[in-house]
Amino acid sequence: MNEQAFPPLPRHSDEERIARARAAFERLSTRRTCRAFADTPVPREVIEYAIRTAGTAPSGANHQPWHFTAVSSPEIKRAIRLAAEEEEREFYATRASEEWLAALAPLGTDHDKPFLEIAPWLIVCFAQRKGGIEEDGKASNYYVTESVGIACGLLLASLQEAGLATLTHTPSPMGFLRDICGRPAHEKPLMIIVAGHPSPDATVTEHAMRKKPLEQISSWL
Ligand code: IYR
Repeated sequence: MNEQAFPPLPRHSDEERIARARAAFERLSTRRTCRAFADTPVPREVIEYAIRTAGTAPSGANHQPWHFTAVSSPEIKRAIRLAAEEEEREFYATRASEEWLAALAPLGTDHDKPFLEIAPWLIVCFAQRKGGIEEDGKASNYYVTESVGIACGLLLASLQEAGLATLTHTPSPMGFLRDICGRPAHEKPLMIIVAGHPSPDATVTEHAMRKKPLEQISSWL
């Protein structure tokens, strides 16, 4: 097996490590889902680096079972908006259970998705159900949803670090994204990550501000 030495990590003191972990928390914890974007352009290089970062995520057997389609074309953004709104109209009118609608009520969402046209970038995230590292479309992939979920987390963190607002949008169902983006049948669209600058009148609901404290989300044994 070909191996090389583990890449060196910065040699911080424990105090520096704590300070850096805290600084990262302070930057990343300010992220809130944005639902109203400005049409201000964002350079393609920002999105390129964010996708490169996402592509470093750990994955099952290192198969890297993801594909990101970055959309800035107004025509394609419009096509995505129209198709998503058609599904969302059905979702809100008939598909969602009463319980689900009640859970969404504090978010104030509805079928209207203008941000899909207004935001400068839509990053459509696909999970490759098959293909292996060679993307041959045949080899098995493993822990696909987990792997792509981690990659999407890194993508969101990277966009936050770059000073952009983000939204994870999951039109349901979203098979139409495969057709619009021209992706193969073995790829499953998982989410659209919308990225850009917030519109000056963007707001965050109180519900979205509530984050569970450390004591609730962790146990220490
Ligand atoms: N996909 C719909 C509904 C929706 C569902 C959940 I769960 C959310 O956290 C937010 C929205 C929509 O985008 O409106």
